[in-house]
Amino acid sequence: MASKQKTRITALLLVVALSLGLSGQNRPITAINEDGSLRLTAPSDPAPPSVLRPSLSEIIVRFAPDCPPQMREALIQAHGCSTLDSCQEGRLRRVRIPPGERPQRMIENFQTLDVVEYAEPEHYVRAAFVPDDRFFPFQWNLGGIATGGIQMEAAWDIQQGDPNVIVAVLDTGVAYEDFGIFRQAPDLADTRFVPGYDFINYDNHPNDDQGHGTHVTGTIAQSTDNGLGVAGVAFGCSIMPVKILDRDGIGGHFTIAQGIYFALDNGATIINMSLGGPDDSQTLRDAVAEAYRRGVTFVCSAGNEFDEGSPISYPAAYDEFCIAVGAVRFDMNRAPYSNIGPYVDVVAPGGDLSVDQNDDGFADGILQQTFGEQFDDFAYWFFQGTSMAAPHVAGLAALLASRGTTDPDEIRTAIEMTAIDLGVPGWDPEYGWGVIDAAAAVRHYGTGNLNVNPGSIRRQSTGTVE
Ligand SMILES: [Ca+2]
Ligand SMILES: [Ca+2]
Ligand SMILES: [Ca+2]
Repeated sequence: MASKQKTRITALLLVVALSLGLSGQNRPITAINEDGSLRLTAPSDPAPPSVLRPSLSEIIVRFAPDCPPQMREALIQAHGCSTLDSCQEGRLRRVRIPPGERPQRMIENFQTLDVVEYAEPEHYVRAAFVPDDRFFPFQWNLGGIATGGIQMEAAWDIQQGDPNVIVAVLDTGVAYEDFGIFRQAPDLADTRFVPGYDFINYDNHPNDDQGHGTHVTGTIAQSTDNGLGVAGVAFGCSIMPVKILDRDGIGGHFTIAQGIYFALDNGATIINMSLGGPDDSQTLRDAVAEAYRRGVTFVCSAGNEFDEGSPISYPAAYDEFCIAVGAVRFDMNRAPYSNIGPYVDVVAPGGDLSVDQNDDGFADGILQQTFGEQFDDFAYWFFQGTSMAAPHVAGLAALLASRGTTDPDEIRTAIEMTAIDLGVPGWDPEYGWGVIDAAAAVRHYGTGNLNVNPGSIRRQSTGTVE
């Protein structure tokens, strides 16, 4: 009976990553050290992303249709300016003004000319927030939909996370502090943490002795735009570390329930549980139901046992109370390990370490910082699993909560109804409603476009596949 109370986490990928990396020089690299050196072999150093800067030295001039082309250029030169770019057959021009000149004075000069329709300042916008984290270019999972991502740059333009929104990470703990033999992950130094608890060792220090929980936390709220390492989905939100899995990644239902009740009693808005097991229990079910009843959005990984016939995974299968997340890889196909079933709600990037579809020289895992053999041996590791997919959704839920709702039904509806459909049209047991689109979800939340009853949709939809 005791074994039935055990819940094994769904992704212990350190071993997978190491064995891939060690299997030959031609295999993808799976970890990057803090200084940019590579853990196993040594390809080229990644380049940091470019940064847009606004300029005070440019204006826009639009000439009237009857202004001859040669006159346009003559007028620009007569003002000491030069054309940087043009469109509309040369009528609309981006113009550099002379050094030391004020844009407004040049604009007024051009506006006095009969052959000029208008002149105005060149305003710069950032097309999307692009964090300066060094290895962000390797986080394909946070980029555009066309390259396997969930559109975080456009989402961050709208919402980067409210510190009052707390995401409880129920896992192996988090490398969030220096305490005893434990060290804070360098790229969690700017992440906000609220007090958690260690239900394995029964103390106030839920330090990670496994590595999994730190990686999961990174996807939710890695310190972002800090010039270091990688980015996280809801980096402005706060993390509550709750350790309910031991150093082997195993925890009992009672312990997990304790962790859930702790999170509820201490102000969690969202709970992420990147874990699962084959057993149902009243204890676990009641705790998850209580979270839902108390207005907490509960996000779970769907499980990694596709090869074993996709056995039902709990707590993901508590369908009415939690969002169950499957995994896709770079090409938006279901990751080979990801469970299918009637309880799958959405998919998110979980990666596939057996391929390098984006041809960046690395296996297509999810890149976040965690430690290796020693608790102070931090590097950026590519992991795969539905454990890696779920925190993308928990992070998106936290961004939606930061937009003003904490109602689990509203959050779930926003996520599901803006997901990009994959597989057969409509909800299906392989992809749920599809892959999450963070930009669409935060953009559409609150616009009145989501007046849909999620319960009725789900019943209708799942009814067709059962
Ligand atoms: Ca960072
Ligand atoms: Ca790759
Ligand atoms: Ca579908």
